[in-house]
Amino acid sequence: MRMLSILLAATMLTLAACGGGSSTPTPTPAPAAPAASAQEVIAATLDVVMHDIYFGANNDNIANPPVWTVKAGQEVTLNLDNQGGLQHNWAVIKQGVEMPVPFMPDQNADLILWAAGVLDAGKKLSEPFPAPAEPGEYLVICTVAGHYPAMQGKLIVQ
Ligand SMILES: [Cu+2]
Repeated sequence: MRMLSILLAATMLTLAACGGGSSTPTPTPAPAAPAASAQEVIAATLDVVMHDIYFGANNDNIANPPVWTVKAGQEVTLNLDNQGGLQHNWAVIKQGVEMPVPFMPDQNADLILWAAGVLDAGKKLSEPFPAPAEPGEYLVICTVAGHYPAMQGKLIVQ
């Protein structure tokens, strides 16, 4: 009996000795599917529907822009669905810039932080979108000439 307690004590000492970092669980890579507590989980997927000439369900992007929320620096899968008869784009604009009206893709390209690229009518596209590292509110527009300001949304980076 006594021998057993010594053994146990020795085992615990050994465990304590190599404790520190090894006692904490190793962080697992970001889960592919969010856990049940979805309240705090921001989707790593953005579904964007494009129409002529607006994003989302309603043709009132100026008054009610669709809002997409991501975490800063998050690797997001952007799913674009162009249900319109025109080409459209999904472009994040740099913060603190003066927006020209109309936006001209050739002359105003330097205002774009990140763009999906022009998507043909009726096409779908999934591509990785690296969320901005800087939290804040970003303007999202369609860069096709004449589509902004009618076609716009809001990207919130948390
Ligand atoms: Cu457009």
